[in-house]
Amino acid sequence: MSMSKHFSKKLVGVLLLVIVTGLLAGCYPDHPQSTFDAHGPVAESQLNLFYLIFGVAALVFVIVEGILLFTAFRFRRKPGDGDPYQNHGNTPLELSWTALPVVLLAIVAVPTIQTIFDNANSPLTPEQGGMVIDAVGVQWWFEFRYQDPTDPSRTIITANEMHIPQGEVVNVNLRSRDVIHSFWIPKIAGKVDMVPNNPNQMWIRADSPGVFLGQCAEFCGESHALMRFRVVVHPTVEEFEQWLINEGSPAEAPRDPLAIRGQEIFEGDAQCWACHTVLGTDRARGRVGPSLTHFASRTHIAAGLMENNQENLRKWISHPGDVKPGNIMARDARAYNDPEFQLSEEEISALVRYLQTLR
Ligand code: HEC
Ligand SMILES: [Cu+2]
Repeated sequence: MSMSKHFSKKLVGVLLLVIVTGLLAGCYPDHPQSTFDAHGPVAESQLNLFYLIFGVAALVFVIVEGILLFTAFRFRRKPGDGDPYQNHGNTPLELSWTALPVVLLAIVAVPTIQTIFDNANSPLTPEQGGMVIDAVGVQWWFEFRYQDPTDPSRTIITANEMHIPQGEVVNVNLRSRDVIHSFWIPKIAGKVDMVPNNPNQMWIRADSPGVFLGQCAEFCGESHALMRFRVVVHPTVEEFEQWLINEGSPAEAPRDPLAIRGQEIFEGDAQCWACHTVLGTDRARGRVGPSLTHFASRTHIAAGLMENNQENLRKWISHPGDVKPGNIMARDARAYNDPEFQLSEEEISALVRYLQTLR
């Protein structure tokens, strides 16, 4: 065998190893978006279904490849062999390799259809007193709406962080304000599409407290890959309601001079107020962007993208289009598209300070 042939064989071997390792790493349950680490009944049923179908497929693979390899070796051409026996068709064989897959698919269909119905039918519907959250997909962030526990006629609107109590069935109404998105919390449930003008429903239940990552799972434009959210699971209903009541309360007015200056800019020429709501202020009632009433209590900025700290907030307010290409704030806010209204460093500092007071 020549050197180069030997070398290329080795190379193929190494490449295969790299690819297989990469693929296997995707199954590692510690990954924050691994579906192999289910924390709720919906994700669990989907995982079990995956194992079953994968098992059946693996069995078929081993049998078919086994027969193929056996035949190739056992009946391989030897020196001096003439032409093999020529035949055409074999009815019993053809019937069996048509019927067998039909039977296998029918067997797989039973748990599949059962899981689809189980996941579509909430075990505790809103009519039966189950909790409801409206989730709205927007390019490229998520709005969440809750019923106020102290005043059922009122809606509490928040963004990018969905909070739920552990162990409770939550009915989620899925809507979209612009294009098709898909709602996916890999460790808890998914995916169901958010379709404009065609509300969908799903139910979820998280069985352990903590923070779980979510992600839009339907290509929805330039920054689709940056459209994330977090699900915060509170260990008790009381803790959850405490969060919700705080979320529904007005923002505290800023006290230090820099933050007060920030609010003036926010509600002034920078026109942040036109797209953002800050409850408790007279001016900020905008609905185009996420509510910022309790922005500082969120752990991440720009739909789960960066940690919510001073440096990142500065980056976002200075150049939102660099952080999230094509986003509506960078495109339509005059602070970013009209040089006359460009924010100065001092104005950005004041805005950052103001936003950091919104707990
Ligand atoms: C034209 C509407 C519009 C204007 C004007 C606007 N924003 Fe935004 N803002 C948005 C949108 C839309 C998003 C969501 C972007 C995304 O994540 O894709 C956003 C996101 C944000 C966020 C991140 C919120 C979060 O929870 O992740 C902050 C903070 C913010 N804007 C501050 C400001 C400030 C300060 C101004 C004024 C200088 C401003 N915005 C002006 C539309 C606007
Ligand atoms: Cu999307």
